[in-house]
Amino acid sequence: MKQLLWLFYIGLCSMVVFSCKQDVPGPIDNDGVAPGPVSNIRVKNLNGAAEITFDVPPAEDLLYIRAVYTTPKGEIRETKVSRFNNSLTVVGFGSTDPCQVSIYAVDKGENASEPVQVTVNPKTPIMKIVRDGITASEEFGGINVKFENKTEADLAIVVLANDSLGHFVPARTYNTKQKLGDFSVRDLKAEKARFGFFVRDRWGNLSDTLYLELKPLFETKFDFRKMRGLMLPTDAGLGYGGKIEPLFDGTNYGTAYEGFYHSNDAARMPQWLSFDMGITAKISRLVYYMRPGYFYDWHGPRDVEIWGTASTPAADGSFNNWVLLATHKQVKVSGLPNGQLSQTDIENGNAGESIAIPASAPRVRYIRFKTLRNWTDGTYVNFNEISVWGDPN
Ligand SMILES: [Ca+2]
Ligand SMILES: [Ca+2]
Repeated sequence: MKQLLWLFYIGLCSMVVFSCKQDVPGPIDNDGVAPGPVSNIRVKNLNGAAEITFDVPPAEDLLYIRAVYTTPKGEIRETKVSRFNNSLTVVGFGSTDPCQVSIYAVDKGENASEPVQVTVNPKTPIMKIVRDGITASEEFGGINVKFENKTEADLAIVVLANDSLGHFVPARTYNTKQKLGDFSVRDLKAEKARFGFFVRDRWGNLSDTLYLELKPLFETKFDFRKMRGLMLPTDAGLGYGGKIEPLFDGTNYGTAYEGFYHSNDAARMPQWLSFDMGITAKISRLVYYMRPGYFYDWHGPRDVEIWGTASTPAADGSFNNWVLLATHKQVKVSGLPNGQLSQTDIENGNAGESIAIPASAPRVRYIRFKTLRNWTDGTYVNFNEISVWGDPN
């Protein structure tokens, strides 16, 4: 028995040695002889890149194929593929300038073949194509930038604007991989100004800059002192110490039982509350503030609709004459489960949830805030403040 075990042990060891010899390259495999070069090279030029196809040399100890090239910016780059590939892609070209690529066949002992030189002529880089597709438009309190990024490349879109000292500097950098998207630069003065837009790719290549003169539309925060809750017949009832006045007291913080709105047990989804702004105006956005300590959780409104009307609301509480101004789904950027917040979630919660109202929306005086879903799919609505922005003139 002991002998059998011993034999088994020897067998095991030889298997280990055998497998080492097969799989792990090392000095033991170095024959000191370089493989022949790759052959039959073909180039397919791509946007900001090139695919190089080749035949690998017939060396048994061939390990990989390496391409080395210097970009027009003077950076040395390297691409490696294993011997089982017959093509590789060189990437990160910021221009259509031709570029020489040296290709080496390398064996397990790191013996490299003579290089084969090939010139690639990359097509227009993606960041330039995205830059050419950028459009920017004036909106309330800022500008909106639209872009198309068909290949979903990892890009940064940079917007330049004059700062308070008159320096033309980045006002916002928007990192994206989205195919199609838009973003806003806000808190800008309603004055004609010059803006710049350029795109940076993940290799640091920059597009040229698009310059546009734009005049952000005037936007101001409406006076919360003129606002009051209406409590129309179909509006959700109040409960749990909640009141409607705290929604219009200018703060999303308040004392424990006086600082929030809270609907009652009878209320069901969807449910709504109504208020009078005290002025008839063009609205640019409505911002609502979650109850501190309950951000993106519990009874905080998640999916909402904003309705408005310029005429006195129907006395029966119906939606007659009310117009749907916006539909909005609140997004928790971190995606963390309820009860957990990232720093960004906290910052976003404190900043308030901004709901853009389209410029085509009519002037209104009365607003209905309709909640379709809260953060626990429950029946209550609880939050602390509403502010409304726009142009009262
Ligand atoms: Ca060799
Ligand atoms: Ca409040």
